[in-house]
Amino acid sequence: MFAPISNLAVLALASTALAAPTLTTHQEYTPTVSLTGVTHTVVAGLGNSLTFSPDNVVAEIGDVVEWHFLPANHSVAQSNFANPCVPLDDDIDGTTGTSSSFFPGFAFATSNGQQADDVFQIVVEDNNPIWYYCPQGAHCQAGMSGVINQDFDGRATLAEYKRESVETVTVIPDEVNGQPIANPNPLGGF
Ligand SMILES: *[C@@H]1O[C@H](CO)[C@@H](O)[C@H](O)[C@H]1NC(C)=O
Ligand SMILES: [Cu+2]
Repeated sequence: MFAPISNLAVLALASTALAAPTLTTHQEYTPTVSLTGVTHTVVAGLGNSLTFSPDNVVAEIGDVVEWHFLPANHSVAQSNFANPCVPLDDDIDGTTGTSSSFFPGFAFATSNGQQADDVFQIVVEDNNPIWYYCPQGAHCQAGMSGVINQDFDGRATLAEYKRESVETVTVIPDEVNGQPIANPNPLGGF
């Protein structure tokens, strides 16, 4: 499970690790976990590579995972282990109109070596693995995928996910679910 950061805006205000001004426009939220104040940064496209780095993050419940985007036009979409490069959409037939799997859209296109102005954050809400991939072109086939809280004792490893990815076709989620926010640390650089 994950929660878009917009759902936890008020809790986030209590955390010094997050920039409050970017979150104040969101009025509605459903807090389910207390934030720990820990943010794990993941960078897409470091050194013009088709990678997320780090791509294997271990996070506690209440930690934030924050994706930053380098050139050119990457995004992040949640999947499961069994179906790499395909959105994990629990409303795939559109009956309820709400999917809980994240995809903030292609909102991070950037060039000239610049980091995108916006980042994407989720809050880790339980200990289950969270799988994700870049839905652009054939990036996922090239290994542009990652996991949060892989089960290191099991067979569902990131290496296996990437092996399986090679034979798949990337699917772009048909709806955006999750809101990009302004980079809280724009001078951070990578
Ligand atoms: C980024 O990629 C998406 C998906 O391929 C495409 O629809 C969009 O136009 C691209 N954006 C830019 C600015 O190139
Ligand atoms: Cu990509």
